[in-house]
Amino acid sequence: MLNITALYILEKVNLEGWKKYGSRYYYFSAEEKSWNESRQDCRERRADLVIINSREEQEFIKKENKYVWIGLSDAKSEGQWKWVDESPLSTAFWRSGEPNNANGDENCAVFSTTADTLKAWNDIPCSYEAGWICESTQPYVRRLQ
Ligand code: MAN
Ligand code: CA
Repeated sequence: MLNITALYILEKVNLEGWKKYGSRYYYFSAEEKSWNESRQDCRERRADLVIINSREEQEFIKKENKYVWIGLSDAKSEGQWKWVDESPLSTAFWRSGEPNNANGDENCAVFSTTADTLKAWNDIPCSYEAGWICESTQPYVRRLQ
Protein backbone atom coordinates (compact mmCIF):
# COMPACT_ATOMS: atom_id res chain seq x y z
CA MET A 1 0.00 0.00 0.00
CA LEU A 2 1.46 3.37 -1.04
CA ASN A 3 1.65 5.62 1.96
CA ILE A 4 2.12 9.30 1.15
CA THR A 5 3.36 10.23 4.61
CA ALA A 6 6.02 7.49 4.54
CA LEU A 7 7.14 8.61 1.08
CA TYR A 8 7.30 12.23 2.20
CA ILE A 9 9.45 11.37 5.20
CA LEU A 10 11.83 9.30 3.04
CA GLU A 11 12.14 12.18 0.57
CA LYS A 12 12.89 14.62 3.36
CA VAL A 13 15.54 12.30 4.82
CA ASN A 14 17.27 12.23 1.43
CA LEU A 15 16.96 15.94 0.83
CA GLU A 16 18.56 16.68 4.19
CA GLY A 17 21.67 14.69 3.25
CA TRP A 18 21.13 11.28 4.87
CA LYS A 19 21.94 8.02 3.08
CA LYS A 20 21.15 4.54 4.34
CA TYR A 21 23.80 1.83 4.32
CA GLY A 22 23.14 -1.49 6.04
CA SER A 23 21.20 -0.73 9.20
CA ARG A 24 22.75 2.73 9.60
CA TYR A 25 22.21 6.26 8.31
CA TYR A 26 24.98 8.57 7.19
CA TYR A 27 24.77 12.33 6.88
CA PHE A 28 27.05 13.94 4.30
CA SER A 29 27.56 17.64 5.03
CA ALA A 30 27.22 20.32 2.38
CA GLU A 31 29.49 22.71 4.35
CA GLU A 32 33.04 22.66 5.75
CA LYS A 33 33.99 23.13 9.40
CA SER A 34 36.74 22.26 11.91
CA TRP A 35 36.71 18.76 13.44
CA ASN A 36 35.15 19.98 16.72
CA GLU A 37 32.49 22.06 15.00
CA SER A 38 31.71 19.13 12.72
CA ARG A 39 31.27 16.84 15.70
CA GLN A 40 28.99 19.42 17.31
CA ASP A 41 26.88 19.51 14.16
CA CYS A 42 26.52 15.72 14.29
CA ARG A 43 25.43 15.86 17.92
CA GLU A 44 22.77 18.39 17.05
CA ARG A 45 21.50 15.81 14.56
CA ARG A 46 21.35 13.15 17.32
CA ALA A 47 24.38 11.46 15.72
CA ASP A 48 28.17 11.52 15.96
CA LEU A 49 31.06 11.63 13.49
CA VAL A 50 31.32 8.38 11.53
CA ILE A 51 33.13 5.38 13.01
CA ILE A 52 34.47 3.05 10.31
CA ASN A 53 34.37 -0.57 11.44
CA SER A 54 34.85 -2.53 8.25
CA ARG A 55 36.22 -2.59 4.76
CA GLU A 56 32.63 -2.50 3.44
CA GLU A 57 31.89 0.69 5.36
CA GLN A 58 35.18 2.19 4.11
CA GLU A 59 34.14 1.37 0.54
CA PHE A 60 30.68 2.86 1.02
CA ILE A 61 32.13 6.17 2.23
CA LYS A 62 34.79 6.21 -0.48
CA LYS A 63 32.03 6.21 -3.12
CA GLU A 64 31.15 9.80 -2.21
CA ASN A 65 34.76 10.80 -2.93
CA LYS A 66 34.69 13.78 -0.58
CA TYR A 67 37.28 15.34 1.71
CA VAL A 68 35.56 14.72 5.05
CA TRP A 69 36.26 14.38 8.76
CA ILE A 70 35.77 10.99 10.37
CA GLY A 71 35.29 10.35 14.08
CA LEU A 72 38.93 9.52 14.78
CA SER A 73 41.46 11.55 16.77
CA ASP A 74 44.58 11.26 18.92
CA ALA A 75 44.14 14.65 20.58
CA LYS A 76 44.03 13.17 24.09
CA SER A 77 47.21 11.12 23.77
CA GLU A 78 49.59 11.49 20.84
CA GLY A 79 49.74 8.34 18.73
CA GLN A 80 46.78 6.67 20.44
CA TRP A 81 44.03 6.92 17.88
CA LYS A 82 40.54 6.63 19.29
CA TRP A 83 37.08 6.75 17.78
CA VAL A 84 34.51 9.18 19.17
CA ASP A 85 32.92 6.34 21.19
CA GLU A 86 36.35 5.91 22.91
CA SER A 87 37.06 2.59 21.17
CA PRO A 88 40.66 2.14 19.98
CA LEU A 89 41.45 1.98 16.27
CA SER A 90 41.81 -1.59 15.03
CA THR A 91 41.23 -1.79 11.26
CA ALA A 92 42.89 1.29 9.75
CA PHE A 93 42.86 2.70 6.22
CA TRP A 94 45.64 5.31 6.34
CA ARG A 95 47.32 6.68 3.23
CA SER A 96 50.85 5.45 2.91
CA GLY A 97 53.15 7.40 5.26
CA GLU A 98 50.23 8.46 7.47
CA PRO A 99 49.58 9.25 10.23
CA ASN A 100 52.73 11.39 10.42
CA ASN A 101 51.69 14.16 12.86
CA ALA A 102 53.30 16.74 10.55
CA ASN A 103 54.72 19.75 12.48
CA GLY A 104 53.58 17.99 15.65
CA ASP A 105 50.10 19.38 15.07
CA GLU A 106 47.96 16.73 13.38
CA ASN A 107 45.46 15.08 15.74
CA CYS A 108 42.33 14.58 13.65
CA ALA A 109 41.66 12.18 10.80
CA VAL A 110 40.25 13.09 7.44
CA PHE A 111 39.01 10.80 4.65
CA SER A 112 40.79 12.19 1.62
CA THR A 113 40.09 11.82 -2.06
CA THR A 114 42.58 9.30 -3.42
CA ALA A 115 42.78 6.51 -5.98
CA ASP A 116 43.25 3.85 -3.33
CA THR A 117 40.06 3.06 -1.43
CA LEU A 118 41.88 1.16 1.31
CA LYS A 119 44.56 3.86 1.81
CA ALA A 120 42.55 7.03 2.21
CA TRP A 121 42.95 8.56 5.67
CA ASN A 122 45.33 11.32 6.70
CA ASP A 123 45.93 13.10 9.98
CA ILE A 124 45.68 16.87 9.70
CA PRO A 125 45.30 19.80 12.15
CA CYS A 126 41.87 19.63 13.86
CA SER A 127 41.34 23.34 13.12
CA TYR A 128 41.37 22.81 9.34
CA GLU A 129 38.03 22.99 7.59
CA ALA A 130 36.62 19.94 5.83
CA GLY A 131 33.24 18.38 5.13
CA TRP A 132 32.11 15.71 7.57
CA ILE A 133 30.05 12.54 7.87
CA CYS A 134 27.73 11.78 10.75
CA GLU A 135 26.47 8.28 11.55
CA SER A 136 23.37 7.27 13.43
CA THR A 137 20.90 4.43 13.81
CA GLN A 138 18.15 6.93 12.96
CA PRO A 139 18.11 9.75 10.40
CA TYR A 140 17.37 13.02 12.17
CA VAL A 141 15.31 15.51 10.24
CA ARG A 142 13.93 18.81 11.31
CA ARG A 143 10.30 18.87 12.33
CA LEU A 144 8.03 17.75 9.52
CA GLN A 145 5.56 20.40 8.38
C1 MAN B 1 51.19 16.67 3.37
C2 MAN B 1 51.65 15.51 4.24
C3 MAN B 1 50.51 15.11 5.16
C4 MAN B 1 50.03 16.30 5.92
C5 MAN B 1 49.60 17.41 4.98
C6 MAN B 1 49.16 18.63 5.72
O1 MAN B 1 50.21 16.22 2.49
O2 MAN B 1 52.75 15.90 5.01
O3 MAN B 1 50.94 14.13 6.08
O4 MAN B 1 48.98 15.93 6.76
O5 MAN B 1 50.69 17.74 4.13
O6 MAN B 1 48.54 19.53 4.85
CA1 CA C 1 49.39 13.82 8.04
